[in-house]
Amino acid sequence: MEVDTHKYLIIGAGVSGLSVIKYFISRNKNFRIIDTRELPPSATEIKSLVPSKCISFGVFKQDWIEWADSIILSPGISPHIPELKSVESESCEIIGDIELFAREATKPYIAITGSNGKSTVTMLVAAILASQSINAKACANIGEPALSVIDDDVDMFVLELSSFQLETCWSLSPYASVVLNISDDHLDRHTSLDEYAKIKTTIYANSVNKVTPRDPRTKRFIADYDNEITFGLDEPSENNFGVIQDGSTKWLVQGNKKIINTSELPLLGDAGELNVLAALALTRSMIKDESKAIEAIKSFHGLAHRCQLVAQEQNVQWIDDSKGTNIGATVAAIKSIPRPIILIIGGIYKGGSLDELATAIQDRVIQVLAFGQDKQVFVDALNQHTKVDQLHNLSECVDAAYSIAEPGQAVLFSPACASFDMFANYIERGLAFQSEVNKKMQVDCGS
Ligand code: UMA
Ligand code: ADP
Repeated sequence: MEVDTHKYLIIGAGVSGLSVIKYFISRNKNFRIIDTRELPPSATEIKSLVPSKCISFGVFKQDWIEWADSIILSPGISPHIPELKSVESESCEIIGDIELFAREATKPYIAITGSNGKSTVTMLVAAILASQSINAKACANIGEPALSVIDDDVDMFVLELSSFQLETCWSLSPYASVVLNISDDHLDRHTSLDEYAKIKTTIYANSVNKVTPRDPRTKRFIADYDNEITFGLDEPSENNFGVIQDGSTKWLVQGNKKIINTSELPLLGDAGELNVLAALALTRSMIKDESKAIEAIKSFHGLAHRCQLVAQEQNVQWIDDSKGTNIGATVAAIKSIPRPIILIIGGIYKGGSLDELATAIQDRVIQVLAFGQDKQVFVDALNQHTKVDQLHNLSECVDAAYSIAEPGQAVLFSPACASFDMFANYIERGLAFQSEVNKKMQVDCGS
């Protein structure tokens, strides 16, 4: 096979960088890789695959930047960092792994973005498609990089895309796409909510089927498209997806056609209904056997660490929502639990409307337990609205919640923050919560 003389510089040796390397090796491309970290996550595997003269870990080599014709940038690195200022767009493009995927994919794909609900909708879409005997592979921000699976023998892909991935991608042409919602997130990287929203809405540019939310808080960022299919919690117009009340029963509907009774949905609250509506809108033209699609929805109990019921004892529910890493997610979690709530919150606050949080807790939260680096932010913002205590760590919060909680109440762990002050990631944080809860349940069983 001939070696392509085009010179690629990969920046970032995490899972997406490794997937680009493997993809380039399979296509005989000429590449080098840089990571500013001395020991990036995929270092060992990369050293076994790539000659050492093409690897630079710990040093950001400026002359390698000048050497490149294309820079393949990790989604974890902003294209606006000073080290990339000298790159001239006429002589060198800065793209991400998703742009490479979009240029090369030979199978159709659905693309999903939003501030919250991406992973849930991605997996639900894959489950609905599976119920129709369509083998769809979920990938990208959800964990498995898109280039790792591009050659897989599947019918289609379901891409969960972050704003970081969309920022360096412009050739996407999804079969269907959605921006689920837009609320404050990642404002430490994007300069404003408008800029963040602008990046998210690029997902629609070349999309065949555009699924758009009717919620005005998000719709204000999205253009009106011909033939768009909309979803929302109100009664929809013809062909669109929404909710109707019929007597005491609430239905998810398309136009005036009833699809599923909301009492049968395992996904809770407004967020659960919206996620199902979005998934139905994205897959509607591929659903040939509706009863099987409905069965798939009824048996989809959500993903770990997203409003996951982890214990129920003496009629107290213990709910792990460790993936609630921003205010919007925590507000949605509070609204989805129809019980008085003891809320455990805290970590690294990423911005977002504390007024919105205060309004939500006022209605239902009887006690806030705050911990982590930015606990004071929550004490200051919330103590006018409910009782707030500060604690040193998650274990103390669970102890306190255990002594306060009464039958009929819920203990919700939805931190509204990033986890990195005390944990490796949201998964480790969620497992720590579950382990503390289990200890309490065992003590109870023993006594
Ligand atoms: N980093 C450096 N120097 C470098 C390169 C990276 O310091 O030279 C640091 C940066 O802080 C960066 C972090 O390492 O943020 C991660 O970069 P990486 O290249 O190691 O990341 P990957 O392992 O390739 O993971 C990325 C996505 N990470 C981010 O967008 C931060 C993963 O999303 C994604 O699952 C994976 O590609 C596969 O597509 C994670 C994520 O947190 C889950 N996403 C954010 C979110 O969901 O909110 C957007
Ligand atoms: P993402 O992949 O966008 O982070 P997840 O499906 O992993 O989304 O859910 C992350 C958090 O957002 C969880 O706390 C979950 O309870 C909450 N959430 C899920 N769907 C929605 C929604 N439609 N609106 C608001 N919050 C949501």
